[in-house]
Amino acid sequence: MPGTLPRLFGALLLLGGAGVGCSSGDDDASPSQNEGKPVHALGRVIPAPASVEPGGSPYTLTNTTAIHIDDTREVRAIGEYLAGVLRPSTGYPLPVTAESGTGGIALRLSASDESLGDEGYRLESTGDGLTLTARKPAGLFYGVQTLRQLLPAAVEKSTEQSAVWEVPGGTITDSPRYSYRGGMIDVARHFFTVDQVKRYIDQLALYKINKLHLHLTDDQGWRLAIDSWPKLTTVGGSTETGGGEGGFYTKGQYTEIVEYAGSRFLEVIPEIDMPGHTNAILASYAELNCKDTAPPLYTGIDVGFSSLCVDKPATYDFVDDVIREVAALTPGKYIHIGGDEADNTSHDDYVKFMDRAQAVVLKYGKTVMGWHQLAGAEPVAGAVAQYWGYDRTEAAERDLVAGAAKKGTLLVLSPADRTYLDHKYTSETGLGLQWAGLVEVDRAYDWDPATYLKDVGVEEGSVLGVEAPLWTETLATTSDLEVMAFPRLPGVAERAWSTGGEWDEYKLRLAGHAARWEAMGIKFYKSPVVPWPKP
Ligand code: TNX
Repeated sequence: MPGTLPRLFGALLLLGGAGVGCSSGDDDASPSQNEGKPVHALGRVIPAPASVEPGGSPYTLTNTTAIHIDDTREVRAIGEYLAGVLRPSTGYPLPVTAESGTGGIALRLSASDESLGDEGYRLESTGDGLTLTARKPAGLFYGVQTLRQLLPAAVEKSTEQSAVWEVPGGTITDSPRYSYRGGMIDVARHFFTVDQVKRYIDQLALYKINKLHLHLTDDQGWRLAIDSWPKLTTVGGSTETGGGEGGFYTKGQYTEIVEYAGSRFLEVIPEIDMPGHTNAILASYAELNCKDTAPPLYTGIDVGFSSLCVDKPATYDFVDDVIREVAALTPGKYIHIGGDEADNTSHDDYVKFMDRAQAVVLKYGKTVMGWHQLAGAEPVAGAVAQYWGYDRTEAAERDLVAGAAKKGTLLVLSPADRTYLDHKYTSETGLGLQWAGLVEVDRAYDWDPATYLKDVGVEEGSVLGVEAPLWTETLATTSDLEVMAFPRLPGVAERAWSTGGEWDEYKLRLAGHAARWEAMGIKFYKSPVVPWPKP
């Protein structure tokens, strides 16, 4: 519902990196050595696999190991990706070959085990070889992510290491709970380059996230070249929060992101936020304003003040052109049309506008996605609403969302007080906002998507999945992004992939990942609620 959420306060814009630390851990220490409760080595994986059966001899990688693949383009690409992870640190040649052989790592596609679904895999580790089996390439890719986590953390380093490259013996059989497992990055409040986005994609892929939601437009900036409305980027993309120079993606760069994401099995979901969050559009084109006068560009962090002019025909020419061009560039099935915090649009206008905008998305063959305020309009059949309420969201608003779910609208859950990676961990955190409260690492983990909206009658069948948004009003650098995403992102990813899981056990597995992030050069917040290995 427009207007029911608190405004962001200008005073909260604390730019700079103070207050969040990053750790210096110890590659060899494991959480089970530091805490009483043992986690079997084969199960020390995030997200927790569906089934872990330890047993038998470990598998050891050597300088004669080959990666045996089924001879298809997709499996070869996954084999090369795996070799690309393993070669620098092991120093082994690890040839990727379609020739048969024993004793190596095998990547096999087999349709026979239907229980694995489209994204599941089986990992069998024995003294004689390591085999990953899946029905689809995505499953092999996720099996590779699991395999990485079962090797010593030093495997993630970019220079040669001496280690025993052992994988514990046993079998993991795994498939996800939800088909939608998202990460969002706001490239509108602060612009992030293609390389920065690729780095985040790689981090999301580590935890089996399969959707990259790109928040491409907001009051502070428009970030994707649109041929029919060029000033969106030349004017609307020329600044960002805090007054920096902003930036935008050419169509070629956007395609580069889409393809890179695809190579890591993430589908890009572009968001064009409307009818609010549109100051960058209005500043670029006077004719899109009801009064034909363009407002100045905006570099603050207030929300809810801008609106497209709902009664102007030009508005719908604009929407049609933009959605047509975005749809043509986007192979994925969704286009997200925002719809949040349209506080400066009347309810009737909001409903009218969302009707027309949704029709345009359908016209170009895409599935509508919107923030949950869409439930206050008329979601079209097949629309997906992204719930971003929090523990103080009013019952009336939750009921509206539940009502839409009962009529068939599927929900992606992004509860702000659990999954908002832009929120402060504690009152001491230098970066971030806190309108939904403080989100410590345990809080980001300790919730269940299946029952989250049960009290208002949302059944688990209405939950398509989970997404962790990373808003960037206060985040300007790669290190800012990482220190907010880590270590919360893995917990949200586990909620999206796995069933069950208790914090007291999870925190031990999480602690074990510190050495991996260090090996990869990922900054993270050394939260006191996690039992990090002692140096
Ligand atoms: C609310 S979540 C917003 C965003 C802000 C975010 C900051 C949502 C749909 N709208 O515009 O960036 O809070 O936490």
